[in-house]
Amino acid sequence: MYKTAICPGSFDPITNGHLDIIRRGSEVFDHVIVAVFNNQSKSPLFSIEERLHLIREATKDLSNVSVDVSHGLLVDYANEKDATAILRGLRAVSDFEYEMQITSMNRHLNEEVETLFMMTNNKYSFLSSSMVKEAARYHSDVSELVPEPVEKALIEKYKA
Ligand code: COD
Repeated sequence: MYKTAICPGSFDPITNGHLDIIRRGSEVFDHVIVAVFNNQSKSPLFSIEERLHLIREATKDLSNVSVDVSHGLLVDYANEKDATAILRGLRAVSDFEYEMQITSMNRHLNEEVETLFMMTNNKYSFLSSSMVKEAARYHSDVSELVPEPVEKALIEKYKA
């Protein structure tokens, strides 16, 4: 059976930690859809269009990965795409509570959609979009933390 996973997130911006989960997911599933959602509790630095462009650049070598945006509920989107699973990454115990809340709410909204977690690669366990933005704001080198187009976009954002 053909299996699609949705990899949802804010991706503001995509980091090498996200990319590692997407890449590994693409080896497990037939098709991975990276779906950008607006997280109501975050104020984004990059517009949806900028985030989509940066994710497309970062995943262009992965032939079974596509990139999309949704403005609705994640479980509705997963249904619409006939997805087998929602794929999320876990970094540390601190992620667990938040992920458990989202997963429980999603199951409450639609119990047919399964969520699967992949543990972060150790080298990215400390990495988050917020930390990357913080470092880039003070003109630190983030080249080992994000794909090259993201590094350039961050330099451009914080040039002034
Ligand atoms: N290593 C491994 N995984 C990582 C790393 C890393 N270094 N960094 C981040 N990740 C993982 C995160 O744990 C997460 O699983 C994923 O990558 C995406 O992370 P973010 O931070 O970009 O995305 P979030 O957590 O802001 O995404 C939240 C959603 C957009 C999924 C959520 O707000 C949502 O579902 N919105 C749609 C409305 C909805 O359905 N809400 C839920 C019911 S109310």
